[in-house]
Formats: sequence, structure tokens, C-alpha cells
Amino acid sequence: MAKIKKVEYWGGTLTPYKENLPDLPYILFTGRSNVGKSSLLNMLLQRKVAHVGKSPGKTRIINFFAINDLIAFVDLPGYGYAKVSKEMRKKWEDALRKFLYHPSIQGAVCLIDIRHPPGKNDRMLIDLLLSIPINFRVVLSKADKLSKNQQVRMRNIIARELKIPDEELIVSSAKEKIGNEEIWGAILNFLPESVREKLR
Ligand SMILES: Nc1nc2c(ncn2[C@@H]2O[C@H](COP(=O)(O)OP(=O)(O)OP(=O)(O)O)[C@@H](O)[C@H]2O)c(=O)[nH]1
Ligand SMILES: [Mg+2]
Repeated sequence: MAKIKKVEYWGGTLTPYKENLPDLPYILFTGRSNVGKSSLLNMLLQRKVAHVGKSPGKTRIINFFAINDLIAFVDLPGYGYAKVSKEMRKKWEDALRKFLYHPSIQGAVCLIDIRHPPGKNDRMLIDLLLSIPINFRVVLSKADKLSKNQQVRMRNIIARELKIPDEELIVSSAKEKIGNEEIWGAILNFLPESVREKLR
């Protein structure tokens, strides 16, 4: 796990194109609206920095959080948010696609609700990530909502659907602080050795 000394909110942007982004490694948090991205980020950072919403679509802009001046977490708005027009959604998807090629992006954490098989949007995103040279890990969120047996069952189902080995899917709960170590382990592995050493 990383030693978090300082978290700095850099502010948000409506499109992934923010001029003069500081040249730090970025870790993206993706997933459909309401899946628990902001909550997971708060768990990993051990403080309430990202806004958590009762209704889907809480995060409407891209938020950047710099950690120890070494790396930055990027909290993305959720996809599949029904109240956004088709045109807006298309614009957003194109922008995200472009953003994924940004040279500073070192990895992505993709959340999928452990209670449901991946939807069309989840699959589109995973396929996109598989098609470009980017490290990513899939995290199954809200595990506290299922029994241990159900968690194992859903992990198998989701792994099969995504064609990812099931041991690579990380089971997590922001509510019960499950998966923190494992997710940090994955994130540290995305980073260059020199940065990883400084975060430890
Ligand atoms: N039981 C349970 N609820 C959770 C967990 N993580 C998030 N939630 C709840 O799910 C809802 C959405 O959480 P957010 O963290 O705002 O989700 P998000 O993916 O950032 O949503 P958008 O910003 O709309 O894309 C909130 O009501 C959270 O309290 C979890 O691990 N367990
Ligand atoms: Mg959010």
C-alpha cells in the first residue's frame, strides 16, 4: 500500500483535454455511473476527496487528484448515464477514446458491480482497453452486497464474460474497506519502478 502524505485536488474539466496537465503518471478510474468509482477512490486515499452520490451521474466532470506530488488519480464520470443526450454521450466517448492514448496514462482501474454481469458499455470499454497498450485491472465493486458464495459465483461469471482469468478480478467493497491492499498493489505495478519506490 502507498503511504499517502498529501492529496491535492487539481480541479475538474469537462473534457479530457485540459491544457498543460502536469507531467505525472495518471491512473484512471472508469465504470458505469453509480458503480462506486468515487467511493473506491476515497477508500484508496483514506479520505473523502471525491463526491459520492445517491443518484447516478454524480461525477459530471473529470476530477484530478495528485498524490504526494508523484501520481494523479483521475475520477471519470460514469458512462451509461441515461439523462445525458445521445450527442453528448458520443462526444464524451470520442474524447475518452482520445484521452486513453495520452502518454501520461499508466493504467486504469475498471469497476464493475459484482451483482450484475457486465453490460454492453462495460464490454465496450474493456474491449477498447484490450486493443490499446494500457495496463488495467477490473475491480468488482460493492461486494458487501453479496454473500461469500455469491461473490465467488459472480466473479466466475464476470471473468468468463470478459474473457479475463478470474484470479485477475479484484473483489472490493468501499463500504467495508475490502480490496484496498490488492488494488494498491495493482496500481503500484502500473507505475515505473522509480515512482513506485517513492510511494512506498
Ligand atoms: N454497499 C455499498 N455501496 C457502495 C459501495 N461503493 C459505493 N456505494 C454506493 O453507491 C452509490 C454510488 O457511489 P459513487 O462512489 O458515487 O459512484 P460513482 O461510480 O462515482 O458514480 P458517478 O459519479 O455517478 O459515475 C453511493 O450511494 C455509494 O454510497 C460499496 O462498496 N458498498
Ligand atoms: Mg463519481
